Amino acid sequence: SVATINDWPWLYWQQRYPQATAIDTGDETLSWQQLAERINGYANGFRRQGVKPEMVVALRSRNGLQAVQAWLSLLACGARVLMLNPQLPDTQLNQLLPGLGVAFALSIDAPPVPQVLPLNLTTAAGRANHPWQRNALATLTLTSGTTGLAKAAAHTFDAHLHSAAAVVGLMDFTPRDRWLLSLPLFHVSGMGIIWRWLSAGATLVIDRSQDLSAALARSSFASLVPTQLWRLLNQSALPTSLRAVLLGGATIPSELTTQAEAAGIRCWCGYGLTETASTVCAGRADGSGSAGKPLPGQEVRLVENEVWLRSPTLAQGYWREGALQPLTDEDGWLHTGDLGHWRQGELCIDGRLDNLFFSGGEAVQPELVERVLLGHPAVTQAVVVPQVDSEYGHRPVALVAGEIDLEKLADWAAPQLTNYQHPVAWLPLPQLAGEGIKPSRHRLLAWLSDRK
Ligand code: 4YB
Repeated sequence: SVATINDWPWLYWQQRYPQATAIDTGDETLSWQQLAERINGYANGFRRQGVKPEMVVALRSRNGLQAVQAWLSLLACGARVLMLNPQLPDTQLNQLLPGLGVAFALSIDAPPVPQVLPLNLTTAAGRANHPWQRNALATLTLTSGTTGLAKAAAHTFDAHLHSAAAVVGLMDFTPRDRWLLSLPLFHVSGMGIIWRWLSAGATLVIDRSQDLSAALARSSFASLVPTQLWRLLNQSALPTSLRAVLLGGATIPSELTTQAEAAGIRCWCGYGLTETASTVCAGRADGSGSAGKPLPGQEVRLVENEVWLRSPTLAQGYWREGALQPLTDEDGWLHTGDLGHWRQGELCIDGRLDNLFFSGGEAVQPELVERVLLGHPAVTQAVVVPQVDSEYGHRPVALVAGEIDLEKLADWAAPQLTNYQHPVAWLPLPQLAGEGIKPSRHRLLAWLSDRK
């Protein structure tokens, strides 16, 4: 059973298990007592500098102990925290931030945020405590935004804790477990780890060494995108301390989970979005390629194959010019833009509506082609994008990561593809700077057209 948190979670656990380990960085462990004291100190430091409840405060940092402490301390002030990808260039921040009404910005080991009042991470004495309000807005999270400006999904504490409780219950994440902060805090997948840790009163493992396999050796749970798990399997660097891995964010090839399970890793497959504060559906990998069943509280409908969601974990809206803009229809449904189908009560994701393109009058759903390519054991990532073609309108181009000769891959894939699905060019997937947790099709398209 999952605890009902009715106070700031770190105070809740400090009351019950003051000496239990809250955070382990490898060099340093912090008990709930110590963590609560640090948060209190930093929160007072922020208040001294003018941070007030309901202000939007941006945090620009890589993952690390300081980032986690600052993030929690800003929440403790009643501020709404906007976590930024430290790789986002100033040009994009300058477009994005004015509409979000950011009052202050804290940069940790990163350049200051332009045109926003800076904050310092300093402690001050005092006992002032902003009251815990479960229904208050806590976070603004930028969507990956296929095109145009990213939107800032605004979530309450309640939405995050609801999401966390469902995953904690499903995966049996206990206070004795240790979840590695294995994905960025600026993305819901990283933030989800924080709320599960806080919900369960477990240990958060933080690692700055960039050595995923060493960090996993200190952890029992981790969230990974499929590429991360492929790399681990290929390095045959699988730690035995792992009890479970939650996969998500993109198509999860059954080839991957079958190999990982054979290597002794319990894989869970999840489906989620920024707007839903991470996981909506999840289940144990069974080789079927599904993303599992809806979690408690999640309503999932397919309308003309599109996934619609209604859920207590949905954002209250997109934050813009000091107000919330609706993200659902009048009946509260979010139209995700994802295509799906049911298989034995489990949701299978087939791709995104807006990725579909036409080649000589035939509809190409890139994700279907990608799934075929990902079926090759040496392929760790595959993105298929349309290239403009005077005769066909568009034709598919395959961008592939993995230790494989691309001509051989083309031969291997050919019998599994319909003629109009055949990529007309095969290229190594470029690593573009400043990416989030997955490659951006939009940016890959731009990259492709710049090449010519
Ligand atoms: C999928 C997909 C799937 C998302 N198959 N397409 O805690 C977690 O749930 C978690 C664990 C490990 C890795 C990631 C996560 C996430 O939260 C992922 C959430 C996410 O990716 N949000 S997003 O806003 O950046 O993108 C959402 C989109 O990603 C969806 O609309 C889908 O198109 C795609 N996606 N899970 C196929 N299992």
